[in-house]
Amino acid sequence: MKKRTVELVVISDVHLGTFGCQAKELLNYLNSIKPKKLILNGDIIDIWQFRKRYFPKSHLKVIKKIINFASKGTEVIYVTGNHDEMLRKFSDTEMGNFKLVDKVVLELDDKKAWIFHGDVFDASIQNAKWLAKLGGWGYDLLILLNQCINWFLVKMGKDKFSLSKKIKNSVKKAVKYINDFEQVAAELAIDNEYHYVVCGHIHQPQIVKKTSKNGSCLYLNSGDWIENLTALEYDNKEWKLINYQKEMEMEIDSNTEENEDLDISIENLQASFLLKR
Ligand SMILES: [Mn+2]
Repeated sequence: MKKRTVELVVISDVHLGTFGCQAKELLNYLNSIKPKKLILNGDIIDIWQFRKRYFPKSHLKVIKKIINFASKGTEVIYVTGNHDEMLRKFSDTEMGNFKLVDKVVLELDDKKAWIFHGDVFDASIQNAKWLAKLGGWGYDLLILLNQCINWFLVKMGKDKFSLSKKIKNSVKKAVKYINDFEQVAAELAIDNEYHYVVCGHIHQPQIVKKTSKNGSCLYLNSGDWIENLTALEYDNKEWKLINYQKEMEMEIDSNTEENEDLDISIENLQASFLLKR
């Protein structure tokens, strides 16, 4: 199969090292393209989950493929996310065609693209992040708080406030969260005069024009490789959202694809990273 040449490819939220990661499909996609520039926009390797020691060969192959891209001339930019935030210690490291950053601005045909993972918005969107940090303990606290509030409400002759109702509303909330995320990102991009803002994080693939009172921009999200199996491609002054399930599955015959040398192991990779760092 002939590889498609693409100026720029953006993928995010691959979560290598988790059961949900669709590594084989991603590998099929990566084997079908020849990008000049590849941006890995966060949560590529799920370091949070790493201690569970789940890292099948297909996941390693994805890493190997990315290293191959870099060694064959593709400029690879790894933008850190929250599941790989440990890498932020090493941000702004450069080695050959590989670069590690927290955010990147690209000039695309005289238009500026602002690219970052997007978890930075969590604090402003979900004020209750402290609750998440408290974990299970926080939930108990919430219940206790709920009971206290209800005791007062009843004393004052008002209706109880129901937490379970709140949870039922969580689907609605998730939709609202996505809208808020997109709007916050877009408005910030408009205020900073970027034409494009490219995020990941919320696993919601998107290309949409956003407007605010100060102007407009194109908001893009590369989705994820757990459920949506999507990527963003920029070529010929145009952005495209690639949906693997819709566009690729039929034309793929993974057996005919190159079987690049697969003598890779975690130890090997770790060793080469240590050497290069
Ligand atoms: Mn994330």
